[in-house]
Amino acid sequence: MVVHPAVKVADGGLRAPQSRLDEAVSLTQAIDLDVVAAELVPVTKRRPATLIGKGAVERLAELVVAKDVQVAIVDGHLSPVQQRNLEKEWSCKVIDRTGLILEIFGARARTREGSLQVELAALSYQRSRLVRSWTHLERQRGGFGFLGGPGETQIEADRRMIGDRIVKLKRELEEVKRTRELHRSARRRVPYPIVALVGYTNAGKSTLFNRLTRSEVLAKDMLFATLDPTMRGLKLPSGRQVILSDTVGFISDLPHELVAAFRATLEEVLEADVIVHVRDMSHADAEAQASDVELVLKELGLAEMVDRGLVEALNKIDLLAEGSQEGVINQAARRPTSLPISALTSAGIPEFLACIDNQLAQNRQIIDVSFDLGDGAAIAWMYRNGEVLERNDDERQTHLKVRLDPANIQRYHQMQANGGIG
Ligand SMILES: Nc1nc2c(ncn2[C@@H]2O[C@H](COP(=O)(O)OP(=O)(O)OP(=O)(O)O)[C@@H](O)[C@H]2O)c(=O)[nH]1
Ligand SMILES: [Mg+2]
Repeated sequence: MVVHPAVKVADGGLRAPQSRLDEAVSLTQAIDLDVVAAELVPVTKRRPATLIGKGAVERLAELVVAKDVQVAIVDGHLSPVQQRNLEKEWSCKVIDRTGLILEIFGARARTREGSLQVELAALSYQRSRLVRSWTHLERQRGGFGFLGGPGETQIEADRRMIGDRIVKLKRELEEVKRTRELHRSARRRVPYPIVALVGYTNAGKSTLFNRLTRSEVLAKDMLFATLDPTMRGLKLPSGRQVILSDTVGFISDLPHELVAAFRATLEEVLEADVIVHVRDMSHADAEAQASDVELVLKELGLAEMVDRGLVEALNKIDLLAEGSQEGVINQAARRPTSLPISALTSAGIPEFLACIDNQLAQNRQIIDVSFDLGDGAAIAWMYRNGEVLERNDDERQTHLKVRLDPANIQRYHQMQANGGIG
């Protein structure tokens, strides 16, 4: 059973309660739970004991019996007391939005680092409430099971045991991070510019990633299909080589435990040369989703980049009726870095790629270089990777004035240090 407590807010909020409920249902389905009931419950005043009103609690208790509900998802924030009281009233497991998102992330994590981070976030969350885990469900779903398995001892564990585990996890994470840092510095040795795709969950990031890099990352009509970031090489129309990064999707009210935990996973994004905000323009809440994403990016320390304006891929325009399609195209025309696209049909992709090329070109610098006349490989490299503005050949050397982007300047210096280009 999914319950969305529609708490009255002064300005009415950006999203309709119904679309919030729909999102909560999608989240629930994302971990393969069968949703037998979805209920909107208006909340005029938060009740300390149960959050929602007495009448609603009783009505839903009947529904729990009638539909044989095993888990109730309350799409909001429950205090430990509220959670316990509702479990008593309904005689079923109750979890709130943060608990649900942690469950999904737990089931999705594929890499060692991802698993460790989710477990860490889940434990920090648990420590604050010390609730019984729903291990029976873990077993049923055969998921990642961060609340089951070795963690089963935690069911009756006290804060100190959880605390010990947290310390151990942090140590293990350090180890994994060190390894990843090695990989990263290896990648920096070939410093291609990084282009990162970010956006609300289900916006189409992986679909776009696959389209551009001819990969087969899981892209699915499911919230949080992607958890661990993936990177692939991509050649832009100018011939410039970049690394494209697909990342975990954002969501409104992202549990702050997870924002902290995924900061590390998003490190590549934080270092990206260009950040592309992929947006599902066919979604009724497109605007609200966009501000949620920008908020998370700001929390991650990218306020300056957000304020300067990100590249926006206004995706899924194929789903729009002609009238609203025109609206989006007009909206985009006013901002050179907003591009209407369809990752599905490829509409607008060439213009989108040209825009990324442009963004990278804006960071370019002009340098003077000289090569021996016979050094064809180096000269060819400059023509391929930069824009040669001037060329003078004397008896011994070729002198070039070239416009290069920062990554290529770095590359050039490194290749020089390693004994030349070629
Ligand atoms: N019609 C249409 N569907 C699209 C388009 N782009 C993506 N989709 C669909 O939208 C759904 C979500 O796409 P994904 O690529 O998995 O989205 P994501 O942003 O990677 O989502 P998470 O990994 O969950 O954050 C899939 O069913 C895609 O087929 C598009 O341009 N047009
Ligand atoms: Mg994805």
